[in-house]
Amino acid sequence: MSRQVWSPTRNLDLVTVNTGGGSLTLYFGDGTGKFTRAQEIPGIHGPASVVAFEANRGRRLDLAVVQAKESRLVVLENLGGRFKAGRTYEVGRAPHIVTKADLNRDGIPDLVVGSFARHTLSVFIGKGDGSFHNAREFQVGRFPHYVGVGDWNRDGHQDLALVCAGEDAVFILQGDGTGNLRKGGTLPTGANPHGIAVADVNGDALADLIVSTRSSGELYVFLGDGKGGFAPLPVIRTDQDIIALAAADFDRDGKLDLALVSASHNSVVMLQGDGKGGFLVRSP
Ligand SMILES: [Ca+2]
Ligand SMILES: [Ca+2]
Ligand SMILES: [Ca+2]
Ligand SMILES: [Ca+2]
Repeated sequence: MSRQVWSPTRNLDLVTVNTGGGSLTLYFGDGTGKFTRAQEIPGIHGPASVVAFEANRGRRLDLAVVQAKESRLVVLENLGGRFKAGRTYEVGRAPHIVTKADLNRDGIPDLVVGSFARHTLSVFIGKGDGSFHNAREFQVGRFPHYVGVGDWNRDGHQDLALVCAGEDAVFILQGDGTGNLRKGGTLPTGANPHGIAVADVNGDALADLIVSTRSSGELYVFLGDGKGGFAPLPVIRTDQDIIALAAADFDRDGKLDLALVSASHNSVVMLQGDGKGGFLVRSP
């Protein structure tokens, strides 16, 4: 799922993948939190993940989709509300997640795609016209999954935090501002880590990481030190099978909260933040 604006109304919109149905659905926001109009984009076989990116310096918002079986990245060109499948790029077998970042600091979005079968990360540097240079491949940990993006060591180059489900860990990858990545630290988690959110949970203006695990239903909060290091806080146990999570101040008390997408109850579970990195399940 990707949250972005691509209708002329400037209201926040959503796009989701329908993996079994072979399509994407765009939901257009009405600015009040409701999505009153939807548009189906058919003909995308087995979409696994989608991201919206400004191919042309803000003049249009295109989509990039990874197809798991085809091991492909497909760019869907925005022709003013209508999307046309454009260029395709080969990625490592069984791609799961596509994420955008700007890894060479030119203001043009780049894409990173992890391969579940090859345990690699492909980096596509954007050209600025909706197309990408050939991928650079990096060998990473087993089963690379969700990717968090931020400048962990504050050197001006974007870095990544890569959830490796098969390693029970998050790998810190440091960017050098040219599209290359160098292995930084490893942050151990519980079994089968899945979702990741990047946010400042303790209000020190340094980016922190929140990682959820599926098998053990835990949340791991890592406080960033602004030098590329992260310190773990005590593990938060939930009884949820957490697929993904998002961080925002949902109750507007100035402290960051979490929304967990739970497969155990097919629901979204809200956790209230204490402003120090602690989170409590909110009573209904
Ligand atoms: Ca770039
Ligand atoms: Ca950096
Ligand atoms: Ca922080
Ligand atoms: Ca809050």
